[in-house]
Amino acid sequence: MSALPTLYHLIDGQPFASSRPPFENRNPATGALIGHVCEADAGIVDRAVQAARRALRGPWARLDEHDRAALLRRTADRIRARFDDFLAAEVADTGKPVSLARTVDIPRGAANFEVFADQIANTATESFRTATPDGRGALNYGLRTPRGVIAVICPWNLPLLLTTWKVAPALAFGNTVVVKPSEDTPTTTALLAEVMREAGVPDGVFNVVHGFGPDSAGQYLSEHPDVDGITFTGETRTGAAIMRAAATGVRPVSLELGGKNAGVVFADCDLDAAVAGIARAAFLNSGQVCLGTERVYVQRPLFDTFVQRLRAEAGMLRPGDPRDAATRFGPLVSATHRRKVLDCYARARADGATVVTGGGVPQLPDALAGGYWVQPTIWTGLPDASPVLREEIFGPCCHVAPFDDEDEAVARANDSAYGLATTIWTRDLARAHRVAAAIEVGVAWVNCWYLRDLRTAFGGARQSGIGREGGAHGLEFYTELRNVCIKL
Ligand code: NAD
Ligand code: 6OD
Repeated sequence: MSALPTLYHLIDGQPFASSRPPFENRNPATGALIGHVCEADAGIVDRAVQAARRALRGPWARLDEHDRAALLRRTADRIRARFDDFLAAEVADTGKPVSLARTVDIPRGAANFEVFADQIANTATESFRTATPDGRGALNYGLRTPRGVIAVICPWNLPLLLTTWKVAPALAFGNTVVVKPSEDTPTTTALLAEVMREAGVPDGVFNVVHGFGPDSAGQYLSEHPDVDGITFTGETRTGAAIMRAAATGVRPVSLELGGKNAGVVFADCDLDAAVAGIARAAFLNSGQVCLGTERVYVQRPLFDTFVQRLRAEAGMLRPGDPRDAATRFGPLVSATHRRKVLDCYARARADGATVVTGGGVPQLPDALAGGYWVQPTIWTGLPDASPVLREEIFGPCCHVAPFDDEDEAVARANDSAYGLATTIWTRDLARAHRVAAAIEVGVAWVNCWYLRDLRTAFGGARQSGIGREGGAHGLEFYTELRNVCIKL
């Protein structure tokens, strides 16, 4: 094996290898090998789950919410202290532009711990004074206890952001965790284990197992009978497999899944803002954002202008070294994902799309020629029934279609198996409220996109997920609510 780094599982504060050979970690911008990662077998996963279970009864159990809040704040501080390490690791694993990771991924990694530190300091439970026949009454009150050992299974598109989005509430509410990062982007989770130790989180509270999904760490973890709940972000099909695993033992799941999100642009919108907003929603992180817009509906009087303006925005996105501060457009995460996206590009052409821009692989400088690049792509003219408009692509692409009136726009936006997010552009406030209420999604943005307040409910409708996380909403999944009734 080379001198490149190898990532180990982290269990009870100790690094572990396993019986399986390590797998490769490659930089998506260049295709270069940047390290190896140990793959967990069932024995390693069992060891991690048992460590998390023991930790539930150790010093961790004796910390009150103020102690836990202090640990979460120290973890946020440690992420900021090692900002450049996290930044370099996230850019190398994902290929995303450093400008994006610097302003979104890494700051959110720290902020997620702070918002849930605030949350536990402000979480109350209900109480009722209950009448009884003897006139003395009874007091009922709610008591929240940690759910137990939580499995956290994560995707590759926003690795640190999405892992901490689940680890922070799990720990805030007193659980212990076993985290399975994506096989494509394992490094910032390994760094997170280091900063948790530095912050003083007791051994066994935060454990990491690396590997793949089926017949690997993901499956073993979701099937493990001593896991009390599974929180998962990823594809809808994987979410269904995890639900099946969770059915054994009747364990709860919190699922943030795929989307095929619609953007709706009315003729009365602020055109500059709408073009910039839809361009961001379609192309940010090379379209690898679950909330991204792959279906754009534009009111007919604005249609031709809008398409030309969006095309100009796409034309400004050029491949560049993700470590360069000026780069705004990165590669896809893996060769496998690029094949899937290029298949969709071919399918769009076969289904009769007009390719407004892109549709293939860009010209690349030699240094990037081995990377997993595709062109930002815009289509028009596809029938609503085309698979390109029904299945999530998760690439830098969107289809733009004209509509005539509000009812039509709402009906076409809702014509999807998914229901994650929408972005609506209009100056008419009454219409904004009507349309936001009518499109069946978990998150509706008006005149903006991906503007987050971490106290708000986050999750998807339909096949985009089960449950809501964020602020107090995660309480339902991360805790058990017991009612205590005391006769007075
Ligand atoms: P994925 O479902 O392929 O993988 C996600 C994780 O699940 C990985 O760690 C993987 O190893 C693991 N996994 C795969 N099969 C498994 C199995 N059978 N059992 C247990 N674990 C298994 O998703 P991805 O390709 O990493 O991420 C992209 C997808 O994630 C897109 O569909 C995107 O929409 C979705 N996503 C959703 C949200 C949201 O908030 N709704 C956020 C980000 C990404
Ligand atoms: O911002 C978040 O909290 C969140 N869960 C974002 C998900 C993005 C999907 O790719």
